[in-house]
Amino acid sequence: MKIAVLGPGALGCLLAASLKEQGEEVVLLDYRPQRRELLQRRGITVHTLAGEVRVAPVPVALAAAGGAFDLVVVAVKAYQTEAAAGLLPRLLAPGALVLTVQNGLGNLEALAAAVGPERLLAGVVFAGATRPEEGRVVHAGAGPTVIGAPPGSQVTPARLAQVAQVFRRAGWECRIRDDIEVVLWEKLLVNVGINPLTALLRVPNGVLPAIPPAWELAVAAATEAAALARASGLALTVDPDTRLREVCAATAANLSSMLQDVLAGRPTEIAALNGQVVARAKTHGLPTPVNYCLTRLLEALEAAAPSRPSAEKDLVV
Ligand code: KPL
Repeated sequence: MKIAVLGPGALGCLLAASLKEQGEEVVLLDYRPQRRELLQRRGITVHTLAGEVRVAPVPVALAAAGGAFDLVVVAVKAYQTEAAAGLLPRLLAPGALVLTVQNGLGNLEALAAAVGPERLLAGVVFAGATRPEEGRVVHAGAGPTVIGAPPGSQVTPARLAQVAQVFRRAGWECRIRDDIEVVLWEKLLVNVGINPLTALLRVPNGVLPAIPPAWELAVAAATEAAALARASGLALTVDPDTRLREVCAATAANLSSMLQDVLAGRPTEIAALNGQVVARAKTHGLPTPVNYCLTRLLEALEAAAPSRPSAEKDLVV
């Protein structure tokens, strides 16, 4: 199976490196020529959960160059989904599958608009990974990966099992669920709670439960999202407080993806996470004051970044 991983972020690099190490025919796709060149030259360095450091010589190509892949794993940030979707038609072999492993809501809809819903798979990754520099990834938290065929997909159980096998061979604990939408929402609860608060406070995931005012807000944001999921007809079984606590413990040393974005001066995924909760809740008449505040705070944080003094001494007048 020819596999492309689209997006050399923390997750994309980790996935491509582990597939390569197992001898899969995998290519990492980037859209930036200079970075592509750097990654191709250096390879992808992985700091494993066991503390080993390994370099995987993953081939890196420009996404715009096209290709004929049997499976394209979309691992770009949610705010890049539209752009990634535009590239997909020229990357797919006949009958190819597209698997999104992104955070947030709205990705499946954007990908379906570009390549049709029938070939889509959705994946939810509970592992934590950080990218201290381009092409270097630290596997910082254990967690399963769950994949499934979302509504509208016509991917057969046999092909789904084939994809799961590829992940398992590469060392990923991969589960299949036929209610993948429920899993996507359960991950959303985690992300709307943990991501903005760790990004605002600049703390690793494991610290959050020990800060009572922040924890209260994290659980409240996840509870609002859970109410929206139920109003949308999804039978969520998880308790937000318990679930958030479990993920914070399992990814204690990890910096959330949103904190990594803030520290690197990149845009965040707040619009696809808490912002989507606020927007979708309106159609159900549900109040989402905590998600609204967190969305506005992250938007403000991003907008203020260029004006922030770089060190305390800059504040002395
Ligand atoms: O998905 C994550 C993220 O950071 O985006 C968690 C699970 C919270 C791990 O950090």
